[in-house]
Amino acid sequence: MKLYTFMGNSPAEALQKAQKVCGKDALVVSTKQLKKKSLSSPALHEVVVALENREEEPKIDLQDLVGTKRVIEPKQKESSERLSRTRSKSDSVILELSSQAKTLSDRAFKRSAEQSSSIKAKENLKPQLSKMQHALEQMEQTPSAKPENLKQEIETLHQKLDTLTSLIWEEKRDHKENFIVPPEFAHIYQITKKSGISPKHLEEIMRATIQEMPSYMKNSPTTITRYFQVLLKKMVPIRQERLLLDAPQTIMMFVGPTGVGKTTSLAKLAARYAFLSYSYKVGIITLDSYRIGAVEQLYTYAKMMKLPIESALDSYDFKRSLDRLSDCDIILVDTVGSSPYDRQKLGKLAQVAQESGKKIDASLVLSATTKRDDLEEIYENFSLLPLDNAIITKCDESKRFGNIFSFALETNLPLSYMGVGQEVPDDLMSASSDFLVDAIFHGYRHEVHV
Ligand SMILES: Nc1nc2c(ncn2[C@@H]2O[C@H](COP(=O)(O)OP(=O)(O)O)[C@@H](O)[C@H]2O)c(=O)[nH]1
Ligand SMILES: [Mg+2]
Repeated sequence: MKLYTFMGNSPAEALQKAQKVCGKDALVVSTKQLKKKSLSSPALHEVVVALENREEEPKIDLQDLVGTKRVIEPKQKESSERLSRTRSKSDSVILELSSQAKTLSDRAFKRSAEQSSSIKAKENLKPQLSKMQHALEQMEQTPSAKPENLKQEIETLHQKLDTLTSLIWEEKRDHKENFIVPPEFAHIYQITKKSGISPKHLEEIMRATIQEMPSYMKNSPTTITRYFQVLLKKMVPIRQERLLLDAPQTIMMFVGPTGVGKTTSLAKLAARYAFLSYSYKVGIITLDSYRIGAVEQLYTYAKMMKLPIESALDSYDFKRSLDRLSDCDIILVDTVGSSPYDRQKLGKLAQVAQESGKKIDASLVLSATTKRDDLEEIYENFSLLPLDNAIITKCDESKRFGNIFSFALETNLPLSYMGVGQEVPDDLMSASSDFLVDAIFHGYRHEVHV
């Protein structure tokens, strides 16, 4: 076997020469670039081919060669072996395995043809490529590459994804046979269902949305979601803080199961009314306070905030405490948590409130982490007292808010405040339907309320 080296401005050119000189039987041993193309000179590629020993040497036409036109003339077997030793191991293997090498060689020739046609194609594409390059440069400078535009693009992609999800949505029947959720509403249906909203409310709201949404809105998943969210927001009863504080004197009583956060919420509100958001004169009463720890906790808060505090055990005490705090704009009354099932105790509390002869604004304090059925049962039992509003605590500890939504809808008890952490006084906010609906869709998000 003998080796021949050919040069060209491209591998294709060098191979064409090799083929021309050595014929189709020549085996390609290696191709490599000897010199890169520069501004002043073309590239230089080397192709080494091998030929079975022939009696007649191939005729090399020097006119066909380019560049330095260096051609390794056919050499004897020894020099071929020497050369093959200096080449890579794989090259020598190719030299030995002539049948496999033939296949490789054919492939290489084919590739070279493809390469030359792709080079031609590339040449033809040059004007388009430079146009694209130019467009890309412009894109980088134009606002569409800015983060806010990327955000918009991501939103569009989300919409497309939602549409795709809806397309693979199997129409589902809810617990009632005649209730069908069309695919375009699948997304909001699934989210709301997962939030823990009651099946009854889910069905009612979905029906209303499907029936009342103008058909032109149904094309966009974003519009459907927005429409649905607005509908939910309108349904949540919320009490504006202003309405409560406009009265000449406000007495607020906090009731609810043990550990939900009555005392903590009272302390947060005391700070809010006295100096955080307003500058009302605030007084505190602890009622039915046979638990030493409970009283101590509140006395500590009152001392820190320099607020007057009274403690009462029965109707008589309570009335006296109210009298002593008569110059306060707002009086906050803490009660020791009672079991919602202890109706006797709850009855006594209602009696004390009633016998005071004052209008008392009763806040039922509930934890967002309580199950929907339990919330409703607690409400039933505490309804022995005329309840005015609900404070939802521990929103920061909850993942699903459909329970609170359904509770408010079912009882029509307006939400007044929401506890969003243990920090006194910071972790409290006015109840907001925006916050609640956002939490239904995305879970609790700290940044939404700050
Ligand atoms: N994470 C969180 N914890 C709260 C919140 N409100 C109260 N807590 C905690 O709940 C626990 C019981 O609170 P407490 O006010 O004593 O409940 P009470 O028995 O109803 O008076 C305390 O550890 C509070 O720090 C809240 O909004 N978020
Ligand atoms: Mg307490």
